[in-house]
Amino acid sequence: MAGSCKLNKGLVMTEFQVEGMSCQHCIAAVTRSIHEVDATAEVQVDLEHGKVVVTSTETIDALKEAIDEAGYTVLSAKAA
Ligand SMILES: [Cu+2]
Repeated sequence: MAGSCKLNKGLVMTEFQVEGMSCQHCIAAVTRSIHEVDATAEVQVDLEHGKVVVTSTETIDALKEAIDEAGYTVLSAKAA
C-alpha cells in the first residue's frame, strides 16, 4: 500500500477481522499465539472493531492459524 514503505523486504502487514475478542486477556492471548509463530511480529489489536493488524514475515495462513489456536475466529484477512 502506498504510504507504508518503511517496512523491510519480506515484512507484510495484514489486517485480520477476528470474532470473540473482548478484553485485555484476549489481546494478550492473540499476541502470544502470534509470537509463537513469529517472535518478531508486530501485533496491534483493536478490540472495538475486532481487528488484529500483524506485521510479519510469516504467511497469512500461518498467522490465521495462530489466531485460531488462541481460540478466536478469523472472519477475513486482507492486506493493510
Ligand atoms: Cu478476553
